[in-house]
Amino acid sequence: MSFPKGFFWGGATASNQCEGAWQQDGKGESCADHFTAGTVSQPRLFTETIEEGMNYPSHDGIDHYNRYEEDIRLFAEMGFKMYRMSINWTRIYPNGDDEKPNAKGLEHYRKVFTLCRQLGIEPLVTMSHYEFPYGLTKKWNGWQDRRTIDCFVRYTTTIMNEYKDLVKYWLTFNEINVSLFGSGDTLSLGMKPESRIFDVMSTQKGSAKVTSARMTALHNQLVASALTVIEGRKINPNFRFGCMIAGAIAYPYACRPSDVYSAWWKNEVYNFYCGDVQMTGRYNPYADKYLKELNATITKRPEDDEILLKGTVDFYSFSYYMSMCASTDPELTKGAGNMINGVRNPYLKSSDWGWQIDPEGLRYYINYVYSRYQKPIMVVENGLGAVDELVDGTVHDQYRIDYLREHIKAMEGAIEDGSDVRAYTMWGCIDLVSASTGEMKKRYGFIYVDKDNEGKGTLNRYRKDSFWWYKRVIETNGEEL
Ligand code: BGP
Repeated sequence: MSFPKGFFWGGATASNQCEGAWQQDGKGESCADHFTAGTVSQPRLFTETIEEGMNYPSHDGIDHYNRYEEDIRLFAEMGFKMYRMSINWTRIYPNGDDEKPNAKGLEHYRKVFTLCRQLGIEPLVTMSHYEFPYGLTKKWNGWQDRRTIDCFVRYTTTIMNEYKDLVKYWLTFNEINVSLFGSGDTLSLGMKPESRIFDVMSTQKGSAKVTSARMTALHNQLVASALTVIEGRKINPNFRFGCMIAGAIAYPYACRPSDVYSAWWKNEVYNFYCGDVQMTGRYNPYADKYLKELNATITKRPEDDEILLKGTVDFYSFSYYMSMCASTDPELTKGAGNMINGVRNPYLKSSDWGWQIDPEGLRYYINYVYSRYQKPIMVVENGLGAVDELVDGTVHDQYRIDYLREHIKAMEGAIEDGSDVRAYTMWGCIDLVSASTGEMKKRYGFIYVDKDNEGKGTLNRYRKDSFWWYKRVIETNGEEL
């Protein structure tokens, strides 16, 4: 058994985490530019203004904006077939609602996509990856306001027209289901936070006013996603669109029936509240119950139902780092995780950042989703954030190779089971700024970038052991792991 011919092996990044150049060529401020650096124990802050003496890691990133050519050539050296990246909305419309797009921003991404094509790399483009124009945050408090939909659709229509011959695969929103939680309020929804502290694990629900604003903002994103798909199909019928969900799989902690129900409920809400809308055009049958639980009401327009129905996507994509457990026992310890967390699983080991490592969960998750929608699947984020040590110009990251090997095997298992998986774009193929902690120390890459948490370093790039390993994986289409 091997991976299907034409399988898209590759890697993924997000512009706010790697581009830097935050004021270059007419770029506007995004919410991401207002997050300071944190650590695993010290949360990031969101500041309303850019404060003297604070470290804002998105401002310089790894300078991918200026070094994209070197970086993409390194990806090509590994044999990448796909590069998942995001366009930064504020490079195209600096304030979010400008009259005209910024020509320099458009030109930049044209160069990036042209290079990818020349090197045989298919771009997979996220239109919104945790960066929202700060201008619209100040003006309308982000996605909470319906007018943001028009701004977003103008932006996506611009980029789809501009790159219609260079890009085929699009993701409208990164991890759209993170908008379900408090942690997504500013990160994903562009809303002003209630506190300066960015609590990445915030599953706090808040008052009815807060949850209603959040759930309405999420609804607006879903409508904007559908309108983008509708417009995109007119621009180029060959475009293919995907949803992008933060993959969350919850196991019942015990076979206690209440734990089983609790796991089912988490899976249903966390993945399919958004997944169902984007894949089928209809809200999940349990969405109303969830809204009642939150004491929230969504402000909708009558035409929205039809828009959602018309603007469904072609494939399901997701990030996968870990699994969790669900239990009704309040005594059990919670684990850390990728925006969404649950009870710790005693059978699993954890990364240095406390994320529980579970390759088999990937097989389970893929099959779980595939049996529901029976549409192609892309695994667009997966990887290990670890502390790396640069020795003699390289990093001996066997731990990363082991992590990736086991996850790729699990994905192969899902394909063997009958799921239709088309792509694997490993997260953070080059070291970049962590979304949750803002650190450089949490490294994912096949390529080491010489920069530390304080922002010091030469920014030179170095191939890690995993670089050569992944190159061989791609060469053999996953035969040699
Ligand atoms: C996902 C995000 C990415 C990325 C990744 C790893 O939630 O889509 O932007 O950062 O997780 O998370 P972190 O950077 O916090 O380790």
